Amino acid sequence: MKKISDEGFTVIENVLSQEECKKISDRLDVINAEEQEEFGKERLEKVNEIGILRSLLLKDKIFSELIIHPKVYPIICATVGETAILHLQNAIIVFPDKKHGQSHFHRDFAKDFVSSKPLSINALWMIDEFNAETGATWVVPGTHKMENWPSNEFLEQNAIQASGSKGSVLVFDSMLIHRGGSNSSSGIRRAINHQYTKPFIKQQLDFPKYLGKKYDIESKIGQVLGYWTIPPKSVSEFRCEPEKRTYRSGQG
Ligand SMILES: O=C(O)CCC(=O)C(=O)O
Repeated sequence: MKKISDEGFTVIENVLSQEECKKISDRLDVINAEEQEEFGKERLEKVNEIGILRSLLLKDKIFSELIIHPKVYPIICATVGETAILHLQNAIIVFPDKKHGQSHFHRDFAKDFVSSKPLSINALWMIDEFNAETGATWVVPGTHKMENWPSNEFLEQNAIQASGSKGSVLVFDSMLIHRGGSNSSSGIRRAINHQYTKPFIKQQLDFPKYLGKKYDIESKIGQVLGYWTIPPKSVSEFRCEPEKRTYRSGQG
C-alpha cells in the first residue's frame, strides 16, 4: 500500500495460475473475433477501439470473478474505500508490432487537481507475460502527485516498465501517468484493466442500467457495480422511505 501511495503503483505477482490465464486468454480471443464480426473492423478502427474489449463481465462469469478477487479487491477497499465502485473493465490486446490506442502517455483519471486520498485506483491484470519485449506498461513513478502535466522530456527520462509474470496484477493510482508498451515479440500481449472509483464518480458505462437484473442488487458485486449508488430519478423517488433510496446512505 505504501508503494502505491509513494510511487503510485505496485505489482502483485502470482494472482492467477497459468491455467486460469490460459482460460481467460482463450475467451478474450473468441470475444475479440466476435466483436470484430459484430462491429466491423472499419468501425472499430474509426473509433480507435481495435484491441479493446469492454464490459467483459457481460460475457462470462470468469470476468466478474476478477472484480472482487480476494487477492486484489482488498487493496481497492484499503485505498479507495469499502464503497468503491467499478468504473470500467476493459481488455487491452496488443498485437505484435501494432500500435495500440493506449500507447501514448495518459492518466486514467485525467484530472488537473491532486486529491489528498485516492479517488480512483486501477488493477491491470497481466494475462500474458509483461516484459520489455511484449510491451509491459510504462509508468512514471510519482506523477500521481503532480497537479500539472510534466514535460515530455521528463516523462521519457523517468518512465520505467512495470514487468510481471503471467497472472500478476499491476495496481496503480489512476492519476499515475502511464502508457502501453510496444509489442516486439511474436505473440499477443493481453491484459484486463479494472478501474475503481469513489461511488459519486460516474462510471464509463451505466452498469446498473446496462446489466439490469443480471446481478443481484443485494450482493457484494451488486454494490461494486454501482447498484447502491444510483441517483434518485425524481423528487418523489428521493422522498421515499430512506432505506429504499436508490443512493443508499453510508456510501459516501
Ligand atoms: O496495456 C497497457 O499496458 C496499458 C493500458 C492502459 O494504459 C489503459 O488501459 O489505460
